[in-house]
Amino acid sequence: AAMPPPLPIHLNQIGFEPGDAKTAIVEGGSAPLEWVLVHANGREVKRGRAKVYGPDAASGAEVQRIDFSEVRTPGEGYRLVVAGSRSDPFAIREGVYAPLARDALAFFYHQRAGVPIEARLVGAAWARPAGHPREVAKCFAGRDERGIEWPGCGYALDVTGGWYDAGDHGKYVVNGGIALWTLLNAYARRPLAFADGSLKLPEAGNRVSDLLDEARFEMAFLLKMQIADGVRARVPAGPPRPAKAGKPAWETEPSDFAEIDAGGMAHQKVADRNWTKLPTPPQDDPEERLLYPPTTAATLNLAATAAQCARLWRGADDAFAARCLVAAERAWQAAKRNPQVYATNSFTGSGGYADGDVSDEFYWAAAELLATTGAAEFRDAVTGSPHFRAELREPGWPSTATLGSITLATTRNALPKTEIDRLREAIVAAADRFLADEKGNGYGIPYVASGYPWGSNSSLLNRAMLLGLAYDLTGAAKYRAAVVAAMDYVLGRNPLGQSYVSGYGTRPLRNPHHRFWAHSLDPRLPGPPPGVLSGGPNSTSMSDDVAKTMRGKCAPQRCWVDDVHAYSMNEVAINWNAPLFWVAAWLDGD
Ligand code: 9MR
Repeated sequence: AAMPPPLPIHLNQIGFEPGDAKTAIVEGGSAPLEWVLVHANGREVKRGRAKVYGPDAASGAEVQRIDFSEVRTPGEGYRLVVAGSRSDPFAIREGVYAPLARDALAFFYHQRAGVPIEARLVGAAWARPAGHPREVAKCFAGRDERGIEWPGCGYALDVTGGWYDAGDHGKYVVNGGIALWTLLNAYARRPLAFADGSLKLPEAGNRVSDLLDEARFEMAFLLKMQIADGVRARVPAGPPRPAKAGKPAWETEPSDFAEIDAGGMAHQKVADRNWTKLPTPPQDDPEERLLYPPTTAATLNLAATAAQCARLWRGADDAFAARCLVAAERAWQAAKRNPQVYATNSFTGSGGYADGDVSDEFYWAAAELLATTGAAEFRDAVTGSPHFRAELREPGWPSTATLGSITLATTRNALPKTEIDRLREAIVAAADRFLADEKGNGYGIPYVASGYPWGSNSSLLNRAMLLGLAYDLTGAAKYRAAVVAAMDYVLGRNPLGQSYVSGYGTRPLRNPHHRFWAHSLDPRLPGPPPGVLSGGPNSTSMSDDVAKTMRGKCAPQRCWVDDVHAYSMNEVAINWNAPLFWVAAWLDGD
């Protein structure tokens, strides 16, 4: 008789901390399977029987769960054996997440614009000259892709610096905001972690936290995107018109142009006039760099993060903190004056990050400003917002309310204690809903969605952040176990047996969509450095040519391939690596 095919056994390919929950998944039908945990030398450590979950829509498989949490003896090269099949090797060890946390943070140095990435810090393979070293950009003027005429502006701004967003070289204020917030929130939680010298950065030796140094690089850029006082601009300044028939819902048309007082607003982005080809290392970008029109959302991203800056640099660099506070308050006033200036998706050359609902950005900015200043205006804006009492969900670049609620729940601020307690309960309630979702999918992760969105790995990790905060608030072990489950998934406990992080695990990410880390296209270019997260499975907006061939043919958790061209499944991005960093640092430190 023919040998039966090996059973896929999937687990976290880097391993587990001794005290943590330890789960593996085996795809193997409906009769409970016996498993054996063995040492590197083949000696049996423990055996047991898997629990049948049954058919599962997310993975499209019949799965069984193996729980070996009781095994706490440190060791390297453990494996699970089920019906003759062997899992990848893994470790049980204290500190298993520490290198991942550092590398996930180092990603941001690699993404820096305007400065050389130095060989002495990253090694020769990843070194490169500065990209866009003197970026003095004018405003887009003329017709966009849909024929809408934009007037441009009478100035150029020096917007050198900041992080490239992703595999492309756009620098977006919407998205820069949530990524920076996430790093700063990690700093606020544990200011002594990632002290000076813990990372390899050009700022080493300045006696400032390396995490704060990296965050400042983006903050300084966001500040440069703010428009000077007294500048008037012609922008679409009303509710967006609905999309034309047959167009996707986000393809709204801008409403009529009006002249506004744009002082204090932030430009949506600075980016290439046309999409550059793959690969294009940043220093070789031949395209003109342009500022795109200011938007209310970008302005509120600036207000929120600059308010956070004003709080966190107080005492460390008072002058910088003061500059941030001025910028934050100017941005807030500008957004209040111009509450309906929406981004459009109608420019080529860069992503849109267009968001037709900025009520959550208003709430987030008000929350940060309230935590920083205690002023009545911000308290009223917070308490009057529908987001103040709403259920929390995982944040994302277009839905930032949760960021504001986290800040208000975890800082001393001017809200009454009963309200702060209620927000804390809302974090725990969200975590409880995510925990319940573990029962709703075979791989047992705290995430259920009928379709997996673009960047699904970040949706999961942003849930893990809330679960971590619920653990901080309650000390209940179940929340840490769910954070571990989320990280397990990202590091291999998934139907593809794939580690979505470069440099980590037996089958790591190797070919992300990136214009410099593109060794599959040009052997002279490097692959990704360690600690970079792929966006992950996308079953709902499969828009690149690779994804198009897979449409309708994959279960949500399998709609992914490690292909440099697959930008809707396999790109990297600052707002995705930020929660990878946050969660890895949390797991390491708690
Ligand atoms: O993360 C963004 C995702 O939510 C959107 O669906 C997608 C399409 O608009 O764009 C993603 O963001 C991309 C951005 O527009 C340009 N830089 C790369 C980002 C990650 O793919």
